[in-house]
Amino acid sequence: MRETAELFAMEGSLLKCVPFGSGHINETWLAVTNQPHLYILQKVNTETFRDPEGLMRNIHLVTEHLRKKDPDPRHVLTLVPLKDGREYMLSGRKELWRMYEYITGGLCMDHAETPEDFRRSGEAFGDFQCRMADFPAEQLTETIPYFHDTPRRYEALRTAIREDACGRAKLVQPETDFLLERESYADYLLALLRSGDLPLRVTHNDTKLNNVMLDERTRRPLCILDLDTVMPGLAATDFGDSIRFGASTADEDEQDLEKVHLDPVLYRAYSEGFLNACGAQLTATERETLPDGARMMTLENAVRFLTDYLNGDTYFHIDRPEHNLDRTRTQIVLLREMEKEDAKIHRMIREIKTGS
Ligand code: GN1
Ligand code: MG
Repeated sequence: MRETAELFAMEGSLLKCVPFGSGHINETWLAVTNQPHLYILQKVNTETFRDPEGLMRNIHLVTEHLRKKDPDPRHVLTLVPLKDGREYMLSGRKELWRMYEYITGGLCMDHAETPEDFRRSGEAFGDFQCRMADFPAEQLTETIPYFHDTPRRYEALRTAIREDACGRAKLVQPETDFLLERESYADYLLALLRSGDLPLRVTHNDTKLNNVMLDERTRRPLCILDLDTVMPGLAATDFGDSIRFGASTADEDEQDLEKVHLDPVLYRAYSEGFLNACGAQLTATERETLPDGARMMTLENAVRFLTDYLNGDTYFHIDRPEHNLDRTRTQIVLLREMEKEDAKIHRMIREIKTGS
């Protein structure tokens, strides 16, 4: 990996590469040189991202577009080219390596330390949505086709149950039943898209709190990270993925389910930040379906985690044998609470005043 890092046009000479971040798919290192300048080196998972050239073209287009609106280098990811001038290294279509400038003075959190931090991250993703609104979505490659197609995620779950590759199906009957009972909901948002009631937007599609960087000094939004899944999508799913991850009182993989709750204060704070930044751009139906995006993303992730557990953990990185099952269970707890509070949450969203 050292040799690969050295192919990139870094300032100074490389001292070491240290594992970095908490992504489940790609591998990330912090590259330290004998200069103050730091870099992020990533090996992109090409099993997951099967069109590496298309993916890197997306990143090029999206970062250039964002840079036009805000040229501050700390506000947009900046690729570091290879010494031979290429933007990334692809060997044998199998290994994709790229490097970014490390953004100094930023903070990425797995939990919001305060509701204010979470509000700021809502603002950041709302701004992202606004800034990409005039980008021609058809220019973007779908880096993972059908990524937020929840009905298809159910098909994969049904296949996993049928094949039962590891003999685990009998161990997860309650979780399986819970999810299958909700299958009819899976098409709710996509049906509104097909009927023209919801517009297609350029969306980020992985809006977890740790994919936004806040300025550690001012706690204001600095930069949106992880642009691998920027594709055409729905505003509600971007909103919703943030809520399912960040408005929980516990980690996504918490084993003590007593600790897992939907936090209404965090939910409201994010909603205010998001709507303040992009509410004026949303249609009435988009706004009304934001809470459905949160339910959908929680349901979809539960389905995906359970599928991966049944398949023998072939997709998400795991640190323990039941890791994907633990993740499934936290999502189920959150989903139950979202369902219970559904009317209240819709009312809360309706009451928020929109910025312009
Ligand atoms: C994956 O690698 P990471 O943590 O950024 C996944 C998301 C899931 C998330 C669950 C490309 O994101 O869709 O919601 O794990 N990314 C991909 O934590 O599948
Ligand atoms: Mg990601």
